[in-house]
Amino acid sequence: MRTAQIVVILLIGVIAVLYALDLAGDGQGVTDLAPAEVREYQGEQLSSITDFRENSIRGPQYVNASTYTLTVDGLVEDREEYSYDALMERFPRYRKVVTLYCVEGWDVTILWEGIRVEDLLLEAGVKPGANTVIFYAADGYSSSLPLAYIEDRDILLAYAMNNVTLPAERGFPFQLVAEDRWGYKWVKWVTRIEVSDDANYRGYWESRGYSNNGSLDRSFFDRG
Ligand SMILES: Nc1nc2c(c(=O)[nH]1)N[C@H]1C(S)=C(S)[C@@H](COP(=O)(O)O)O[C@H]1N2
Ligand SMILES: [Mo]
Repeated sequence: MRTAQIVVILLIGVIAVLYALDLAGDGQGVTDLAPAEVREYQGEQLSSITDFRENSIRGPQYVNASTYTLTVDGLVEDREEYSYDALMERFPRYRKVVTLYCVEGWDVTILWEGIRVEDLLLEAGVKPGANTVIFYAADGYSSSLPLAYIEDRDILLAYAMNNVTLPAERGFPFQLVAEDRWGYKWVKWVTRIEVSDDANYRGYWESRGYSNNGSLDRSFFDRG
């Protein structure tokens, strides 16, 4: 009778422990914690990913990584379509600290991590005559940049900032890191990259008066 009670208590104990381990995340009982945001990199102070103002044209977009695709088309030899996993597995990853300046007068300095747009273009094969790259987003937003700028400056399509996967508000799964250009060139929730010969293409804000060049050293309005 006594032994039976001990056995039952032990069994309940073992089951409870196994149950707790399973709740903790996986068979090993190891729980993944969200990685901490880094706030300093190679001696440089970084902003926080919460320092941004959310002012997107249609508010945050919630993109599902499992159904997401990125299309690369236009003046290319091979039109490409990638899943989120394919992009993460296939291309080399790079990091750099870059400051985003919004025309509204705020800025954030962030450690960006991403893949190079040029590597995507190399795989698709840019056709002669192309001079412009147009980025389209899940919210209907778009903006363009010169092909030479994309190639010469190793422009990144970022999937992480300060070591943390981009939150939905910040453009998950990808935001363009358009360094030395105003924030409106930093397209979030990128779903399509079109290679074009239309250097005069005007994106969302550009067609509402913002400069097509978007350089930080110029006014963001086209005048005269
Ligand atoms: N898809 C999309 N990308 C966008 C925008 C937008 O409205 N939609 N706004 C742009 C502007 S004006 C700025 S300043 C930056 C700012 O990024 P944040 O909205 O994450 O602060 O995103 C840019 N990228
Ligand atoms: Mo902006």
